Amino acid sequence: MSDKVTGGAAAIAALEAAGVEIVFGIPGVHTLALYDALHDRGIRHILARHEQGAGFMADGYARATGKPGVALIITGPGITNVSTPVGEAYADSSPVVIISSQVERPYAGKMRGNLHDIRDQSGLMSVLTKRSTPVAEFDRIAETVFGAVREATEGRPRPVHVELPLDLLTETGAFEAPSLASGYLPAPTRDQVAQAADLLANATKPLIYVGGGALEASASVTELANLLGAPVICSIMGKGVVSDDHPYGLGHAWDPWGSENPADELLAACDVVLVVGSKLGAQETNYWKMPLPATMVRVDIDPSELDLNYPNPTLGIAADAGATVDALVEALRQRGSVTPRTSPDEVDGYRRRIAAAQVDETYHPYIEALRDALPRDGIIVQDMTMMSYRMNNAFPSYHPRSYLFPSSYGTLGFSVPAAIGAKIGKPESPVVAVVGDGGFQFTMQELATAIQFEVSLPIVIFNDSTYAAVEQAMKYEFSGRTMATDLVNPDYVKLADAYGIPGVRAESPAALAEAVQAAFERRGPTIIDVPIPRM
Ligand SMILES: Cc1ncc(C[n+]2csc(CCOP(=O)(O)OP(=O)(O)O)c2C)c(N)n1
Ligand SMILES: [Mg+2]
Repeated sequence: MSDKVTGGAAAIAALEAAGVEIVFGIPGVHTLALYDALHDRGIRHILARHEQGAGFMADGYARATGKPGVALIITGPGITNVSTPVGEAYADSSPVVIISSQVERPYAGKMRGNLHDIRDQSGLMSVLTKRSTPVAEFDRIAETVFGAVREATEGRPRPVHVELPLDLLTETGAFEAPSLASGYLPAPTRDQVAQAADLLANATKPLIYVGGGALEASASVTELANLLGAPVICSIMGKGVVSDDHPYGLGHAWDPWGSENPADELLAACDVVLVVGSKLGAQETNYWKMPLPATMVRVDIDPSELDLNYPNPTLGIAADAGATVDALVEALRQRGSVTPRTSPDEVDGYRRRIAAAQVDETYHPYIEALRDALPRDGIIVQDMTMMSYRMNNAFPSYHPRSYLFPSSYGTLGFSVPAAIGAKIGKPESPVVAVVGDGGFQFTMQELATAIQFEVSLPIVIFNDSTYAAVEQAMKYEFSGRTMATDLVNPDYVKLADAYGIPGVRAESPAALAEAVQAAFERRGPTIIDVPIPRM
């Protein structure tokens, strides 16, 4: 393309050149040139109802597909609205790209009364992202936008922001499609692989622990587990890296808050642990009480994680997870036969005891109903609700990227928009959103987005008219006194009716399973209100 284009057109063409197929957003007078450019391009735009929704949709899209999720956002209030999902994406290492406008260059940050004035937009976004780049010259637009899409997924995935001033978006200039050499995957050194292979080959009982950094290394980790006879435990972000019904897959077996925790026994019996792509975070380990073996090999693409939380590992390898685990498999094979250290029967014994400890009378029948209703390759998107916390441990996952939870930032209202993004990214996969009655009200306006874009989505609302998680914490910490946890909800079945979509009240686990299955067959969303007793 040699003709002159607007800055907005250059930005959109750069997104396309970077492989972006879908963007989420809400237009404003500051982004007219970006939106006008969408007419001529093959990029689909999904109109959200609030920038928080657009951000979570981009995040859900990214988590489900592994590809960057992009949102087009206006200056000022649009940016502050999207800052919560950006914070969530940063904490959970999700590749979200925010392309925003800014007031004209001479006025930016000056607070002279320009529409959407904000003092230091890029400063705000730089603390929430890997990088925020304010673009000041036309010639930098395309390469900055293209580079941002790349940067979001390269190395440790995390959000990136690009700021395009209004006067630059309407300026015209020449566009040249940017191109960069394909991404570089840091590999382990020969020495590191040999040392790690020694430690694992000499272990009496090796264990593998995987986090979100291992999502792309599922096949490699599974092969290593088979070869070593090593049980695999995952963090919430790592659910499904090794299938929960694989002979060595134990799922999210260590319950940080469980009173009875049979996985403790397994951890005590293991003498070497390989940790792949996990920060071993405070919540997952109950403030580092998870008793991991002292001999630890840590693999992480982010070198700063190697010493985080469980410091001074025996060996730290800053490299790509899949490349490292493949190299380990190869090195162990070259040593000749490796005797599997733990038998599938022994792992199965632990699996049964762990599952039994996780059963809970109130929640379990609903969890089983949801697992039965969702096909193996389906995606479940969770919110911050009692049912979701139980499912983190008790809901079996069979594929990576099939269990989405706002793990570290813990934002109420994540699930509905993230599920919309996930379904748009994986239209062939059944997707279900799980949310509490309180969390639903944080982002329920995105129902309209799901209707407008015919997103097939059962939305399961576990309804106890309470902020139950908070109420229980209050009762526990303050001798039974509670406050500010009673909720007044609309009738969610009538709300569905007002939107012209099906609404079902599911009074039993069986009714829930039936309603979810029926909803998968519909084009748009279905509200499934599940009354549950207040605990
Ligand atoms: C944005 C945000 N605000 C507040 C909270 C604190 N918080 C965590 S759980 C919760 C209650 C959620 O209620 P509901 O969605 O009904 O689920 P329940 O706990 O009743 O199962 C609250 C207020 C939060 N996590 N995120
Ligand atoms: Mg509730």
